[in-house]
Amino acid sequence: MNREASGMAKIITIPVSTFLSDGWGATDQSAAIAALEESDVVLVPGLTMSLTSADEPLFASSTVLTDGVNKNITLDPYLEKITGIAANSQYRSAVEQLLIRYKSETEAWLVRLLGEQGRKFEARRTTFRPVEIRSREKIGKVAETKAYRYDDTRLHADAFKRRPMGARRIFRIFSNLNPDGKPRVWKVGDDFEAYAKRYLDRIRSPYPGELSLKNLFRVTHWRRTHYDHIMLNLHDLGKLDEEFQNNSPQTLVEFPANSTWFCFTDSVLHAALAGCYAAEQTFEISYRDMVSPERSPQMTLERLKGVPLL
Ligand SMILES: O=C(O)CCC(=O)C(=O)O
Ligand SMILES: [Fe+2]
Repeated sequence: MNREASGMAKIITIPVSTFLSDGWGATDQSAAIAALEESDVVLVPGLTMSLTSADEPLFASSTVLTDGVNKNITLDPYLEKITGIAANSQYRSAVEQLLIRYKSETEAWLVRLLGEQGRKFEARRTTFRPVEIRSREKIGKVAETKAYRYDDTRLHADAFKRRPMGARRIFRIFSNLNPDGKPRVWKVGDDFEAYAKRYLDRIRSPYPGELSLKNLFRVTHWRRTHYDHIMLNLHDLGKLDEEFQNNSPQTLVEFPANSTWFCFTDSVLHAALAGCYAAEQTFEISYRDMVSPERSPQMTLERLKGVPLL
């Protein structure tokens, strides 16, 4: 299938009974890999994490879990601790247990969904998202002029300022854990190549030494590549572009409560409009380990620019 002709990200739905059955095998796994690598979203309604009675207070509207600065509570494998939780919260251990459980369950789902290919994905941060997106006001501890960067209600492909990806891709699994049956509402947009073409001419090349200096002065945790430079610019230009936000091809998607969805968030244009209580697990995989590396944003941008970017 030709991505350019097919355009917008599609939602491929797999019934949970099929996903969990013995009949789910190599042919289905290859189809799931192809769909994800073509920047579609794979949705499994009814697939959700296991919850225990200790988790119950985490889903009570009276419980304030976050520290008021962060919208998510994060378990970072490098820091080996959770961040974003209110100081002295009595629920610290319960949230930590939930995140650890979600991480191991998503790792198992990924191997079921993709077979051996799933083992090439490396688990990174895990997040719990207890804050209603629609009523989120101030986002993070950032200046008003930079707040748009953290505003995920605007269409974007993921790119992080301090965490350059280089050859690696961002893959995320989300589960809507809403206890009141409310959906998590997203918009998904046009294909990555159309998005890149829209802005590429406006993005200057990095100055000689610029990327190393940023690393030296700790703007980035490690060295940003030319690829990361472009991805970050696409992210910011897109979020600031009202015409793109309002009038580019896009569809509304409602992910039902108790469902799980999978996608490469560095190439699926997405915006989260509403929803409360979700878990998310981030994975990374080198684009070279994809079945079709030419579908990666790395190779797409190299083809469009005509130069190596890493
Ligand atoms: O919280 C969500 O539903 C998605 C937010 C988002 O843009 C992301 O996690 O990349
Ligand atoms: Fe995102």
